[in-house]
Amino acid sequence: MEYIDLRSDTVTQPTPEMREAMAEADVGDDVYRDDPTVNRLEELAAEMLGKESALFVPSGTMGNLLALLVHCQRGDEVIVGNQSHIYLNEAGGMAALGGIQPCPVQNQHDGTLALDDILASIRTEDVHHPITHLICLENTQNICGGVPLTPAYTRQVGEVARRNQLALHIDGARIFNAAAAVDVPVKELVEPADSVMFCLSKGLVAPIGSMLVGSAPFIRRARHLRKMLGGGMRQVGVVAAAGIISLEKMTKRLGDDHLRARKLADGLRQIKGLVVDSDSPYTNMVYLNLSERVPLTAQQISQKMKERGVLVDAENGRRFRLVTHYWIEDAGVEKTVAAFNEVLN
Ligand code: TLP
Repeated sequence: MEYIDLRSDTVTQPTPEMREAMAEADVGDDVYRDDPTVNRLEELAAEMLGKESALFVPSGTMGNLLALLVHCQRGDEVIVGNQSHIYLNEAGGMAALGGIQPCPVQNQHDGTLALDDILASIRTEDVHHPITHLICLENTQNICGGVPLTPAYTRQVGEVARRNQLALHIDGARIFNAAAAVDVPVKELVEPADSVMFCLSKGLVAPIGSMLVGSAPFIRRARHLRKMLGGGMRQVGVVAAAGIISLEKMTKRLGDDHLRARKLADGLRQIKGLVVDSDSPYTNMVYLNLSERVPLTAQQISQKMKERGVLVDAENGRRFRLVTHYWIEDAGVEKTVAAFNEVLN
């Protein structure tokens, strides 16, 4: 069965154009910096994000970990959202591999960290305390609904960071979704950040890969640490070729995914038994709960949806996240709404 797969935008398969570019890519040994396709992808990423340099990494998780390892020493502390991917979903890499301690700050409903909370979390100079070195933001903020952070807010956090001699890293796994939603060039959105990680393998449709961008010395050190972590990837232009299409073409069409997410949310709001989050969607994610009267769990419902050809992600016993992407068209949205209706009513 061909599934309508709304579990994540990570499920996106490469397009025929990507597959062709991958087959024909000029390649070389990237550990020697000999891969022309990787070099082009890295130059393009740095230019689009308005930073000096960029590094191609296998995953967003590795990109975030490298940023933490470059910015912090063992025993340092990093201010992170308590609902952030770095804190919750990266297998504790910062602690296990970097000896870095997270200082979780509550994510507000709009995905931000309150400036006062950030300020209150910065350690004072005291022999008893770890040293705060870094603030991490996530844009779009996934668990808070795929909500974009604004350029104005990011600037404010950048100022707090600078005034306190801290670095600012953005987990921008979906930064191009954020830029599309707030309608500013991505460069402007990340201007206050010292480093940014973004993913090619989510809404940008590439099969593998993320980019880490920052200053030239920052990326030089990250390249060294990538090798240490086993991420030196040889003839990886075969993958980078798809990433170039991601940057040149896929960044321009994310508004379509956001419109479809809206259409999906509107359809699901009509179904008895579902309670779509009131502001959802902000970008390409629709979050919803089962109403109290529904006797089934989200997992049981997701199984019944699967039998009807639709894959949805049960976040917990009562909650779903549905993510639109390149391979979800209007017919898929309609099929999903109809399937939920059939399962629940
Ligand atoms: N997110 C995945 C899952 O891991 C939850 C998803 O389906 O949304 N930052 C953010 C904000 C992310 O959402 C993700 C992946 C990552 C980093 C990590 O990227 P990868 O999967 O490439 O390591």
